[in-house]
Amino acid sequence: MVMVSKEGVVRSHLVGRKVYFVSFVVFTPFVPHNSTALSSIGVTNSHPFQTDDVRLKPIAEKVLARERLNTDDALALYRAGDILAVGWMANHVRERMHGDKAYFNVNRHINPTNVCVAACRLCAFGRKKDTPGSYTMALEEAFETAASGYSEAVTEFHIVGGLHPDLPFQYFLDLISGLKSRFPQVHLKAFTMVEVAYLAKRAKLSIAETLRQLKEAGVDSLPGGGAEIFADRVRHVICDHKIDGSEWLDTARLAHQIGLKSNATMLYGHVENDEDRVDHLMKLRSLQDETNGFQTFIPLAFHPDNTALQHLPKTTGMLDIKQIAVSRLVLDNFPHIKAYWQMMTAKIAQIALRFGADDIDGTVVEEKIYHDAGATTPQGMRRQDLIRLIKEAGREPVERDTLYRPVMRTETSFTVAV
Ligand code: V47
Repeated sequence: MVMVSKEGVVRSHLVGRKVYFVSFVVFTPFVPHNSTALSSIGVTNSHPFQTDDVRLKPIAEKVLARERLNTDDALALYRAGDILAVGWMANHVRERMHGDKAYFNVNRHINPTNVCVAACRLCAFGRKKDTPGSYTMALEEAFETAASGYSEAVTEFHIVGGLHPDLPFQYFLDLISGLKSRFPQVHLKAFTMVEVAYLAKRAKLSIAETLRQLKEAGVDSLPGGGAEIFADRVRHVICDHKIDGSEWLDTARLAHQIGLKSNATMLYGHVENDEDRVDHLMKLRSLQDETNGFQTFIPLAFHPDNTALQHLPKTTGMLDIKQIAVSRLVLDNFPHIKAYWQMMTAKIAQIALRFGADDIDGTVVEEKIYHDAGATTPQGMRRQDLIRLIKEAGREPVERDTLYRPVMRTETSFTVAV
């Protein structure tokens, strides 16, 4: 069923139930923090900054004066024990940018294949072709997966998979165009920079041309995965068969140049040190200065179970929270910092909303990558539960689409302000 309203096109989407989707033409711009008065957006950091750590005081002065932090500042933040002082600063910036808003979305993950040539030591998800546990979805299976398992209309499919040695580029184009025609209102956030570079290599196309064809097929933006840690020394240990850090950044640059927004991640808590983390953040910040194409930064805590690095300890709550705070403070040009609840646990993600994060990701429905690596979180969460988590953190839940436009729902429909 298709309806037209005076505000815009009302598109329908039927997946065994009646669900109607509406696109309104109301632009909601992102307001950069340096043009926003604190008082006008409800800054709630009511107590003054306090610390006995003399290294943090000049950093706090910079933060309050909206000055950019440098490498030494970032290292001092990582090395500080006073998590409340670091958190105060990150929360200050977070509230300056977003007030009390905390974003989430209703999404579904689709992992079309776990077959992967890369054999990264960090990963428990990838399998060699024809080995036990390997799978590749036929296109119809992927479409059925897309339509299944969620109780509310999704606004985003998050699509990532392994580097399959045989699947032709056409499979991925057909996957995307098939999803787009069946679910025209759902944003397709698909393929990491690593997958794009591999598809380009296999199809013997330039990366720019590969991205153009994916966009033409229906890709709307790219997820942030595969960035890991850019430093070569670390990459050799955790993912030596993947593109290197500069290739990841070059691919992101090309995506942004052709109008595809992306996210960026950093995998921490394995063999990297503070300098590697700071180097990673600084490289992302420089590229963002150039393209402004990143939407969200997502620090990802390493989960060692079932990986070749399973002897490493799991990250601690202190590091998880500090990583969120340092990211918010250093990445001053990234609109959003995500505390991915699947990775951090819902409990830590909730606390992270007071330490710099403004987003907790979404309903997810079926997470595989972290669960293969021993995650104990549920594979998905209902919208109502996400809202409860956010409200109990004293924040205002805002359902967003992938581009951070607010989504309004009734029982049978959602509308997106665009
Ligand atoms: O690229 C793989 C990481 C990423 C493990 O863009 C692992 O909105 C921890 O990128 N332990 C995939 N991490 C997930 C990802 C993501 C997740 C949520 C939202 C978005 C977004 C992106 O997960 C991989 C890799 O960096 N990963 N194995 C592991 N054992």
